Amino acid sequence: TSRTAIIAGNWKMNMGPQQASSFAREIIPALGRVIQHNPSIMSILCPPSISLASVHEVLEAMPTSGVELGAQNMYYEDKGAFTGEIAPGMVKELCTTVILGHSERRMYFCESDELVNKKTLAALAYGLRPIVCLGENSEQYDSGETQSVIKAQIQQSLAGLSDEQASQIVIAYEPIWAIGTGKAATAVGAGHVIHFIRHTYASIYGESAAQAIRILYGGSVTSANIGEFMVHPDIDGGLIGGASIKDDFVEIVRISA
Ligand code: G2H
Repeated sequence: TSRTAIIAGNWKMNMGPQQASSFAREIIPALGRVIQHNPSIMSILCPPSISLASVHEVLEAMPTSGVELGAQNMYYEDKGAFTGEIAPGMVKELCTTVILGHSERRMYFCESDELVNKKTLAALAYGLRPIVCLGENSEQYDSGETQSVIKAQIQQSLAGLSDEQASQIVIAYEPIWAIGTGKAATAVGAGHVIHFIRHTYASIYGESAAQAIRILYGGSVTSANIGEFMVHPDIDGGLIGGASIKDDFVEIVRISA
């Protein structure tokens, strides 16, 4: 396809400022070598918010790497009395991208589709690229509710986008039963759901927006299985958790390029 693939590393709650900085100094040159030769791929590092500045500093010292920076979460208000939160404008000072509605946010921090929607609209208003996460849990998967769950998440989390915004977002499909479990979905299974996501999105925002957006797969991706996902025409990259804080991440980007 003509869509530029994305390999994003979600470091989750790993790597404080110092460790993040030394890991960034190690992998960014290696990632840069892959990306510079392959304009069809981009790579985004998403460290914890407290480590964004230290990774940003490393990126600034290597301005040709092409590697981008993303946050793992943010709040939707511009500023004010929201203790512990970070605002879209703050994220925008350092980042191009923000992950929103990750299943761990939904599960442990009670994030609803309504909240994810507010955050998505705020990200877009600030010129950030949202990676909005969707996915069914194991009970829903076992009882065959995957499509109805996904459809409701799309309708609610992605409501109210303008025509222009509708072609700018990124969706990550992460079946919750596949996250951090070592039990990745099959490429065929994930591709099937991602095709359904694009189809559902088209019914809301039209075919050309649906063809423009990148839809990533996430859940136990490693260098051993990324190749299978990438060959599927509907899968535009990966959101990588556990394997993103290892050298394996460079290998994942290389295989995807
Ligand atoms: C899903 C994924 C990255 P992992 O959460 O967002 O994590 O690759 O560890 O399954």
